[in-house]
Amino acid sequence: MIETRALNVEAVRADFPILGRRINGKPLVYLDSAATSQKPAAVIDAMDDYYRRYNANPHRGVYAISEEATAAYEGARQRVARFINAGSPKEVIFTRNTTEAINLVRYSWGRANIGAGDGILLTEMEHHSNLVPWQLLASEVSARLEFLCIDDDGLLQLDGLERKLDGVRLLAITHQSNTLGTINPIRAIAEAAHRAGALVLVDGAQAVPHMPVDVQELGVDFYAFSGHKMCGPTGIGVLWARRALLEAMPPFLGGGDMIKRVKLTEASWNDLPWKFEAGTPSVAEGIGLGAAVDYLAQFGMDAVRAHERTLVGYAMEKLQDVPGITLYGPRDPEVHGGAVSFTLPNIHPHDLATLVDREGIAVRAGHHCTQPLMDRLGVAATTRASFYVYNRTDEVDQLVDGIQKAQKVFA
Ligand code: C6P
Repeated sequence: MIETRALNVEAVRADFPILGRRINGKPLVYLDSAATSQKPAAVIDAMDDYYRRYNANPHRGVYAISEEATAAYEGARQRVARFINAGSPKEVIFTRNTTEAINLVRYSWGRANIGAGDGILLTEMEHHSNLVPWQLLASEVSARLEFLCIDDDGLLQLDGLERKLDGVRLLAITHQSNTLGTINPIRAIAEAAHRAGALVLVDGAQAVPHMPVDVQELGVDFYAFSGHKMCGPTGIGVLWARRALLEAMPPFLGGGDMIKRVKLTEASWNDLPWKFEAGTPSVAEGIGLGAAVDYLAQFGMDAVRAHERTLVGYAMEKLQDVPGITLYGPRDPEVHGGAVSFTLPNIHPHDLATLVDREGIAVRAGHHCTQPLMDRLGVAATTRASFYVYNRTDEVDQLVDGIQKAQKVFA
């Protein structure tokens, strides 16, 4: 049973050792959680404890510390399953990250189910992780790629959805854009896709860390996310999929742990979820993700989302007063998650990010692995500030001050 706790930002900040750092003589203002979140001591300690006290290969040994490692690793899977309301922990496949989870679907389900002339429907706002795998599959099997476009507010244009779904086998879509912050109406889109006979894969890399996600409620088929964006470590991610689909899918990688019986020329496959987890898993990372889920669950994801909604609303309001600024993404904070992208005339995003770093402020500049979206916006790059449980509104003020200082340098 996880104890609940109010999301008190000052108390939360004390949980993150890195936030005590100074950068260029200034307190670190970390506004790049969409790239990777910071880690609370509870996560760092859980991983440290594994290495210090019960480091062993899980699923293999019958000795005490291997059994402890197995229990902790599989316990983490159960916590992740509860966190996203999976039907069973068997539906939770541990991968390296979102990218690998999507590629698992591409290689396993995609190759078996998508053929010449079939459609794969994507959107203009996809991260390269949910774009390039489908480009590769499409060219391999001669499938065709279709795209949902965005409007000038960064919202998906859904009026032509039924028509675009014609002949589509898979709709692969991000839950929340890492660049625009747009939160997409996944449930309604998934219903339309299913009516048209398509399956739905959701890239949840920017959603699971920031809002309540119930994969059954959403009614989707595949859901991918990364541990490192949700207070967990790098090197662990998740593919959730409906059990019947996973049972029918061929394995992804072959090797140890994913087999039941191996003969010289053939093999049979382990039960779910291990059928899709070849080789020694990322044990410490899995345990760290379990601790991260417990950490977020104490606040409840409604509280996390409410906190970020406040920060985004505040940031959009403050930033729009910066002379010459162009803000991207929805104006309505209800459909705008915790990331804000913008450009300024005469200052390249990289220069801006370098100048505000002098003030201790970490923001991301670049194409954010969404080059087709940059093409749609007509820019090469943006600056992006992204928020999490440990951010305060006064950090937005510091960013605005930093931008104004940079504008003076370029005036
Ligand atoms: N976005 C960002 O700064 P991986 O690298 O596999 O953990 O996550 C990939 C990924 C997939 N989808 C979305 C929507 C994402 O935002 C990301 C990662 C980071 O925006 C790094 S490019």
